[in-house]
Amino acid sequence: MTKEHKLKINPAASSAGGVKSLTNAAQHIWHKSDLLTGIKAVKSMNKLSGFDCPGCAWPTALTENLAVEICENGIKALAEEISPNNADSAYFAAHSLNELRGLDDYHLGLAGRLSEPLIIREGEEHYQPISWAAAFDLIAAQLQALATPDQAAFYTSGRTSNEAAFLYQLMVRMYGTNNLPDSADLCHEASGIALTETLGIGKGSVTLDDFYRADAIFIFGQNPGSNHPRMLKALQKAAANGCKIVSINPLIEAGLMRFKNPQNLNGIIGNGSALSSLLLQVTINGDMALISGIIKAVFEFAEHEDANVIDREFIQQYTAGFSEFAANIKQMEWDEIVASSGVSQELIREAATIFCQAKRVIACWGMGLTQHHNGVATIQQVVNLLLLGGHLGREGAGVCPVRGHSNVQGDKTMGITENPPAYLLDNLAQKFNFIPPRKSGKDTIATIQALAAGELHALVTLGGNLLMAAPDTHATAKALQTAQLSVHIATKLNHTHLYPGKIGLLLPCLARSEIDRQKGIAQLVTVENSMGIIHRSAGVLEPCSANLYSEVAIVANLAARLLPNASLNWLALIADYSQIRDLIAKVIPGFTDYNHKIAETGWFYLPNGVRDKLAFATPSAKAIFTCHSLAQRQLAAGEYLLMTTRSHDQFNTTVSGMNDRYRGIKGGRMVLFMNQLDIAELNLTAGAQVTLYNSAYPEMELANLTLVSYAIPRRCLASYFPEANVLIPFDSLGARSQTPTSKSIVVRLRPNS
Ligand SMILES: Nc1nc2c(c(=O)[nH]1)N[C@H]1C(S)=C(S)[C@@H](COP(=O)(O)OP(=O)(O)OC[C@H]3O[C@@H](n4cnc5c(=O)[nH]c(N)nc54)[C@H](O)[C@@H]3O)O[C@H]1N2
Ligand SMILES: Nc1nc2c(c(=O)[nH]1)N[C@H]1C(S)=C(S)[C@@H](COP(=O)(O)OP(=O)(O)OC[C@H]3O[C@@H](n4cnc5c(=O)[nH]c(N)nc54)[C@H](O)[C@@H]3O)O[C@H]1N2
Ligand SMILES: [Mo]
Repeated sequence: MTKEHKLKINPAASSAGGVKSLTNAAQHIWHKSDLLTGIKAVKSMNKLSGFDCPGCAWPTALTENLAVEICENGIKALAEEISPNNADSAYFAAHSLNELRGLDDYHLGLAGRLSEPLIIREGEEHYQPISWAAAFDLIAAQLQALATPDQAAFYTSGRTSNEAAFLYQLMVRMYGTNNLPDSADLCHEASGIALTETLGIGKGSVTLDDFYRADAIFIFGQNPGSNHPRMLKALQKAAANGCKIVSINPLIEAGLMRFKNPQNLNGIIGNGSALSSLLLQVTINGDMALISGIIKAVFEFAEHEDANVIDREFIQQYTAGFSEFAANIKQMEWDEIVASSGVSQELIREAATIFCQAKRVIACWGMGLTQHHNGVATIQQVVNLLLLGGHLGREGAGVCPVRGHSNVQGDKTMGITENPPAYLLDNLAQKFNFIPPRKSGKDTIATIQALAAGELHALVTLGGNLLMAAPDTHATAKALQTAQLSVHIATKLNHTHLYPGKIGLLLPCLARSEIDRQKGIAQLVTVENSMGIIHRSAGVLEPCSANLYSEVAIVANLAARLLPNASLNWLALIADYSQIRDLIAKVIPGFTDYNHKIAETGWFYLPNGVRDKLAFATPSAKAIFTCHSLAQRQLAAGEYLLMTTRSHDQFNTTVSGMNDRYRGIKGGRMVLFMNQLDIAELNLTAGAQVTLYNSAYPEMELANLTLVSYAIPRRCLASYFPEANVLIPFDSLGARSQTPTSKSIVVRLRPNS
């Protein structure tokens, strides 16, 4: 439980960035590492000759001065991985599992880096050292002993390099299962599904240059000020070029109002620049209604104002399903649109006017759209809006799902998925001469449920913190403990590691910022950013311990033992990662001349049919208009809709501080943001302590939250992930995406007794 010693609530900020973001970043480095190491690492971060920031997936501005492509929160993510290696065997000898379970994420993180392989067996309370060779032998023997490979699952968090991810999925499929859940299941899965169905590719279609050419950018459900701070620079430049920015969010996020670029003078001493031209304070999950309203208004303008606001030529040539879509929008009533979105018809029309006046429109979105029951449908409504104006495959326009983890998109490209496309399996079969499993595997939620049901016996995780990232923390902890074998490949200790099951192994790996030497030669890896650029990344710091393996080496060593008869020499691949890239080039489309391109320029764009040539890889080769309904859940008396969101001082489950600076929260995380009128209606006052509980499962509760009066729509609440995950049940999932509905949980509350 988070300690709440000195919680202070200040007014929310009205701009992001500024000099404070620099001093705050410096403090994090100062507290977690020595200053020289910190400076050396920061200087190399997001430079082509250096390493990719371990933070978000926002692209590096390759045409700009790479030396300044850093941000406060990237530095904080870096500070976490360059912290001292105190989590060694002496640390575990001194601290029992039970004791460590009592620490919150912040204090557990202070243990620092894992520095040697460790093992724990049922009945023991302390992890103990084990040699690498013994660890690999044991894991391989345990996996080989399972009745079927489908009794094991192999999770990935999206930080893993392309090279490690490719080998990992190859090993898993050669072993015989498609059980490859990953963090994207909890994140942008809805985007992948929505875009693949309508546009034929599950990725965004814009480049950074498109931001500078856009006339309008719509940003749905995203908080770039904290989660993609470098995006603010792109928005600032866009706004300076006259682009209108419309942000759609239940919260007025500081980063979407004004930005003070801390890397130039007027960002340090001035007021910064205004970003959003229009802020629409939509109700939680009111986006479907809001977007439908914008579309309806566009149709109405087209009828009455004789303007060329609908791109009929584009629709005719490139799309299918337009007339059904138009009829569907027509039957939607304004009353219902306004009631469901919580935004007035006037403001919706203002957004529609911006849309109609723009020749080039980009739509961006984050977790505010994906983590809902109807995430796929809402994103498809965004696609419909863009198709209406022909805003695809043209400069300055397109779809932009803003990815989370720095290589989550690359991991997907490498085949980390429980539902592999047939071509991938065919290519793997042909190149590596084996019969890959064709049956779909388990995603993240299915993995946890299968563990709970006793159907899954082994869990391997390549990064991540499954326990704290997943819904229903208590049930997930129980599920993890049913495993006969758990293997966690990680840089830092986290709560997932504290529920090991019968045999638990903790394998420490190199972090991105560290030099990865194999046989004395420094290796580089590659990653893919949110805009489909593949680029190199090579660490610059000496490893924090001599006893770390790289992720590639860990996977290859395990594969060599697990699959000794495979048609490739796993261990030989470790000596030179360019051999792995040669294999990737033969299997994954778009990687021709991979090594050559990486050696020449350090980066290249993957082909993107939509962006490059308006080619849609759908069955009809057209972009598809889709029809959706406004139907929304009705709240009963006393019910509220809760979103769980990130503070400014965390990277997912890694909590690096107790402040959420832009929202005015200092010194604590156990807060509940609520509209002042709702607080008054309950005869409570801001500062009161309340318990929140799930309306359908009242036993799922979170106590000791401090009420914060906040500009949030009525009946909407916000609290922090991961603390509030105890309120999210396993059966509240997005339709088809199976993503937990972390942004719409129906809850009730009572004052603390
Ligand atoms: N510093 C830092 N950077 C990160 C991360 C981090 O934790 N810390 N995480 C990384 C990862 S993995 C990801 S996926 C991204 C996440 O980046 P975001 O997508 O920005 O994630 P959240 O903090 O969950 O914020 C979602 C936003 O959606 C809004 N929202 C909530 N419900 C709704 C809704 O119904 N409709 C609309 N329109 N908006 C809504 C919230 O108010 C909030 O502004 O960031 C990545 N970058
Ligand atoms: N309620 C709620 N739940 C959510 C969300 C939400 O908004 N609300 N967001 C969801 C989202 S978008 C995501 S992406 C997931 C995140 O889920 P995960 O990706 O599983 O979680 P992280 O917190 O990013 O994982 C952090 C851990 O990764 C390990 N690690 C860090 N760097 C490396 C590395 O380079 N290599 C290896 N091997 N390990 C490393 C460290 O041990 C660290 O403790 O959480 C999801 N859960
Ligand atoms: Mo994410």
